[in-house]
Amino acid sequence: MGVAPSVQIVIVGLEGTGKTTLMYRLKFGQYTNSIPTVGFNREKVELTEGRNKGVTFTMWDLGGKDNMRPLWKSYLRSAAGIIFVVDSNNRDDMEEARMELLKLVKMQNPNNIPTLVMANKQDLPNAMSPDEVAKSMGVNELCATQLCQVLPSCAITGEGLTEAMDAIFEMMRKWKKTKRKFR
Ligand code: G3D
Ligand code: MG
Repeated sequence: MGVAPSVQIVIVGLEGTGKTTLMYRLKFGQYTNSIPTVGFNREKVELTEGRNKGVTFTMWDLGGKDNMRPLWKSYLRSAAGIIFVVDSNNRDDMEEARMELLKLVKMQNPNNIPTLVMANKQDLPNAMSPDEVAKSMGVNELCATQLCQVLPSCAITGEGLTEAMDAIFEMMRKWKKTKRKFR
């Protein structure tokens, strides 16, 4: 009897949006100063709060530099969920983020796995609200054909992360019901 394969979740998004901060906040329950990601980070994370407390999964924090983005696709094949992190304070990059999200979810997602868009950096005074992020990212159109939603977070304090993980697990459960095989 082998060890059951752990559920895999990929974290993607443009550079500097808070992907690495979010993953280590979830893993260690505290802020960890991160350096820009070269390549990727992989961690086993056990949830310590929320409805899915005790669940362990593997998180892939994939570099957001544009030369890394073509690699996102290959990780999606064995993943069960996508966390797409957005810097809600960076209006200038919203259009680029929108295009990357669309490309990823529509064209590079062979198993149609669910997507959670994290409207991160909500602590900053000029941050766009989750509704504004959803609008400028075209999430409503995406959600017409995929399991997806937008939730607010602050990866530094960890605010919103428990709700976010519960939401992605819920979507993954729904997705699993529509598939015979859960990877
Ligand atoms: P990335 O992995 O997506 O590239 P990082 O992004 O996790 O390296 O974070 C990039 C910067 O954003 C870091 O700041 C980090 O502290 C900051 N950050 C991440 N999440 C939040 C958040 O929710 N709120 C605020 N205010 N900042 C956040 P530095 O200064 O180290 O570059
Ligand atoms: Mg990083």
